[in-house]
Amino acid sequence: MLHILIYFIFFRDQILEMFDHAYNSYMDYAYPADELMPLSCRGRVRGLEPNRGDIDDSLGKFSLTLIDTLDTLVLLNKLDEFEEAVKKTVRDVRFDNDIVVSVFETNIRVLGYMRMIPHCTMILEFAALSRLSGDPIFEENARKAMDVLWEKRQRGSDLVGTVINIHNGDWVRRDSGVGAGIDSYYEYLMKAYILLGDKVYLNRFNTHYSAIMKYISQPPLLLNVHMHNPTVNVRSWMDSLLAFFPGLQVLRGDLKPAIETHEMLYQVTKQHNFLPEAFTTEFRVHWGQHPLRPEFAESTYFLYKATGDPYYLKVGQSIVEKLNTHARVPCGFAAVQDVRTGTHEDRMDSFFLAEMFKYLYLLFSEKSQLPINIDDYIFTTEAHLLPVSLSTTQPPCHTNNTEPQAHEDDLFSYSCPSAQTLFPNNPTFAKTIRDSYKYLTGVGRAQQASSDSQKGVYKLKLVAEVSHTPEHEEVVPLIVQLISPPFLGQTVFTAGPAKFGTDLTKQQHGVSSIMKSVPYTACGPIENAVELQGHIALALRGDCMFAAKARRLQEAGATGVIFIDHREGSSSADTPLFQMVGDGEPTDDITVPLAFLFSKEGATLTAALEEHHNVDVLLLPKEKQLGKEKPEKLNIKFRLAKEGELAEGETESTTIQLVLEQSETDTETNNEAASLMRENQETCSSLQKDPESSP
Ligand code: DMJ
Repeated sequence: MLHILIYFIFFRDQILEMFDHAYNSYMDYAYPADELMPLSCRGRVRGLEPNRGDIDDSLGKFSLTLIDTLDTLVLLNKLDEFEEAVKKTVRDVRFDNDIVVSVFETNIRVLGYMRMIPHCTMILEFAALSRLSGDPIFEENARKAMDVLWEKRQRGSDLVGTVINIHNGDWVRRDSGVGAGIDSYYEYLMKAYILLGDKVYLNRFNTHYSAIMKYISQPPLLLNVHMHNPTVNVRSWMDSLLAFFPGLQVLRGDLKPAIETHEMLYQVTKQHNFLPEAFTTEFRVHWGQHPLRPEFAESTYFLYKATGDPYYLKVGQSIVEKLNTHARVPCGFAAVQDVRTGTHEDRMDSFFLAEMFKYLYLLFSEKSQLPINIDDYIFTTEAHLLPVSLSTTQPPCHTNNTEPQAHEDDLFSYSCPSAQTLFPNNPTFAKTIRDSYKYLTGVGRAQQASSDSQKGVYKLKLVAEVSHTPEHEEVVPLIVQLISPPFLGQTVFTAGPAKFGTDLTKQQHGVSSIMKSVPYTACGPIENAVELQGHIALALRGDCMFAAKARRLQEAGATGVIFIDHREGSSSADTPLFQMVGDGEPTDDITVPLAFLFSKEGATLTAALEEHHNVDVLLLPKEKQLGKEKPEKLNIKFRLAKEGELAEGETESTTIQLVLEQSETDTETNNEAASLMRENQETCSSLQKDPESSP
């Protein structure tokens, strides 16, 4: 008992020290700006830094990080700092800024705007506002938004999509999951019942939850499916936001799948230090960014409280250590730009202070050590604490009798959380479930094999397997190579691929000249379809989906599309490439080649077009770049095999990976383009000799 207390004190102190480092860095270098830029040691002021697109919509020039951190100060018992922060908020923060902000982000992080359009993902905050202020308007409007989403569920599957058009109510993305886009909808249905005591929300949650467990949950994975055709997975990767879901399952009393998914996530963090923003079903990186998200810590906290299994303290310990080792910088903690390289990004989002430190501190605290009775509160999606006493502040909302009842065979109906199914501190229960997922990602297998050998059970052999192809899904970089004079193949931009359209790794595409689409976003009818015929269209990212733009431009006669990022200052030199995905609908009809350029490369390309009027380009995989010798990669995989065990499809895999490079001239150069480049070079040199001759 004594040693666990000392262990708790040690980690609490460490977490407090880390919090001080992050919070003081914000206050010293950034306040009153919205966020800290921990690499530049200054504040991020919207408009003064390069535009990062949607993520900047959280920044309302209202000292976002200060406000988002207020109740963390209370929970961490920093009451003097809290008082000081409240004074600063009252004295300095203004909401009358002429600036467009994200409704969702402002609601969950600030809740300052009274005239926002109600959003599904807002019921907790708006209901709290109504019950505290006595004015029902906020709760009523937020409830209407929840009702619309419920009405819009797919009646066959009981699933909802991830993006809805708020003007006409049509689903924009019909893929259905529990992560990005929809996470807080499910969370708020459950928590609205807990906070407001209204069973309508519980019925709805239970109906969706049954559907999620039927179609999306494929333990330990949670995979997006099509809402109309839910037996079909729409992608082979998961996003990191779904890491909150095991925590919600704990509240639901459904511990087994929570333990399974959490264990899977833990193994991904063992492999990559943090959860990458997206990772494949084989636990490889799909998108390597990690903006210090708290969801994994959140689920770890809930699982520890539900099971009492000290295993989850170890998980928390690893989160603390990894943050200190891989994210701590002199001016705070920096997001990781790519978990594969460990490079940092100049951002520390406010949720890091609002959520991460709360969940970590709570994990290592006994209830009696906290300044408040934590059981009297419910966490919002941003980990802000709302008192459950609000449910009695006002009678529950009217019950809608036409609501379907939860499935009768559902053990958990009308339980929230279920006392029968929340497991009383029984660590062995969790361990039994985890054990079957222990070496899911391969991490830890080698140690297992060698400990077996030490017992003299197996003889070990080192086996090498050689292949030419990568063993996992990767973002295959493309290039946009400028072929016509004066570029002559010398100007090359790295571009991102798409999951749909021509597969340029398998099918070559000839040289085409480029032309800007009108409108540039290609989100409305194409006005210059006649001119676009036979050209590769340039289209600005944003306003509608990549697939919608591609379809429209293909119909208009474009032979390909180069999308250009709308976020100012982005570049392939410092932003990891990603793969454009479809809109959840079949994309087989899109057959033209597609490539994505970050804005710096896009600006150079459009400037070239303005200057030279005719710019011919070639789209091809980077490894096939014209005029480059290509090192061929051989993947040689060594593994330890038990004697006599050489069966194909062996699952005990990689312990060591070597890459041998074999220099070999690329024999697959594009002849059409190569001869065009030669021709152009000849024309160009004759032009230089005789400047008067016409081309
Ligand atoms: C937070 O702002 C909230 O948790 C939100 O619901 C989604 N995730 C971010 C942090 O990852």
